[in-house]
Amino acid sequence: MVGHVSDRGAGTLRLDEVHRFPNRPVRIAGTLHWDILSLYGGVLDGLRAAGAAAGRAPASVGVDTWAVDYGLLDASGALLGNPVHYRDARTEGEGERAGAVLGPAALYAATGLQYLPFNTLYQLTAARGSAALDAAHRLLLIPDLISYWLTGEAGTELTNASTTQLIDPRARDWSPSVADALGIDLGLFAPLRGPGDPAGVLLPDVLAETGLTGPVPVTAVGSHDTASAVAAVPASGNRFAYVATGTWSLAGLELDAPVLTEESRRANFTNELGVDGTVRYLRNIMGLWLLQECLRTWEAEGAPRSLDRLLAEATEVPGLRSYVDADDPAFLPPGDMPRRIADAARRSGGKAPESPAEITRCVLDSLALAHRRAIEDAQRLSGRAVDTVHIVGGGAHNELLCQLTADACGLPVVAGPAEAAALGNVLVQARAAGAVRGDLSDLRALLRATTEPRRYEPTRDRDARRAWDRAAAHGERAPI
Ligand code: LFR
Repeated sequence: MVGHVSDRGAGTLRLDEVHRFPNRPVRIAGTLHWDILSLYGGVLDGLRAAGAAAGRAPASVGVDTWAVDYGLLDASGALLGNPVHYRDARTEGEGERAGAVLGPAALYAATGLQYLPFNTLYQLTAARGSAALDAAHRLLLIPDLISYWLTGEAGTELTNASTTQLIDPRARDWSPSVADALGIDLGLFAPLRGPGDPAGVLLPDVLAETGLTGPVPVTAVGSHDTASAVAAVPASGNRFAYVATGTWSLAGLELDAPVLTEESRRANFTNELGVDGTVRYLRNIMGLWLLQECLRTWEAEGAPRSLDRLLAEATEVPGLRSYVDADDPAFLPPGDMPRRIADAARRSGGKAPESPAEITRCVLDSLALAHRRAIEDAQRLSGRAVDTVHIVGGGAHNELLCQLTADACGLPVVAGPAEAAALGNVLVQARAAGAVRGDLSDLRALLRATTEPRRYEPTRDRDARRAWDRAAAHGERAPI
């Protein structure tokens, strides 16, 4: 993505997509990996395309990706194996083992992180004793690894570091007590840096590969994609909830301070760190992964479906006929998703969805319900009330999901921008480069002036509202 950003005059904020490349995980000898060299090749192609499109090198480059995963480097800086995918099963049982050492309550009080089996902490305890970890001198989270290959400089960006479960969200710094108790060497991590900090310049070999003329600075951004996406929520004031939708739905609030209560832990809320000293108080919800994996399954079975048609058909399926707990851990690994969804609907006492349109409707109803629960819980646990739900990320294009979320929550939904992560990324770079000034609310004002979100009003139909209330009460999850 090439961003054009300025706050002069009426303000400019535009993204040009110059290159897109697939991200295909690969299973090797039973372990699911990221194909990191192919991804890095895609980054180089993108930089080349950016230079060609603009006729000059960009003023700055910033990298964001998904969270928690990492690459290990040896003493010479060489990569020790392909990074493992967070959907790999290697962390099974690690949560209980860590809980036995430290106690889940103490772990939450220290790190404020939602239990997810793939938090970096559990990946590291699972990897203990492996040849790669034993030989490692450095651990770099995925965006930091890409920045390292671009610049030769190693750092650990804070918003993404906060997903490792090794950061104290009050101090916004490492938690040596957690690391020590679980035998994790914090010396593996490169020094912390924050969004807006300089992160080096493109190396000569990168300039040669991409045809760019240097110097080209690299700037640390909210390198966790969700941190960048939340920075680009076009809200005014603080009475808003957000759902950053894509493969995941990250639903919650932006706060000034973490909520570390036992009640918050039991509700499985996370305190990830955001841009400009904020806290992203949210719950990870399984998200459109459920639908993506259905589409992949149908295609593999030789019956590919068009998403647009499915969504049109799903609109005609009666609502809330069947729904599942979107956060059922059974949905986490890749595999036959239509069958798992039908099984889960049956287990929860409903009618199993059969046709692809019914399954699609079941997924979207279930996600809307999960969005409602997360937003209600976040308000209750933080004491902050909201009057609007912002949906950003790819799901902002999904009209049915946006309408169902408005109906489920009983609140207006403001949908867009879909490319929030890229916008949050370039805004932070632009501010560091002096092209825009101000705090998050100024960046958001520029977003509001330059993007056109779409508004969805919640249904006024009493029966429909009652049906959502009943479903939300019925599906209440047991606390963890
Ligand atoms: C979204 C995301 C989530 C994180 C998950 C795994 O892309 O970054 O925030 O929990 O991926 O890293």
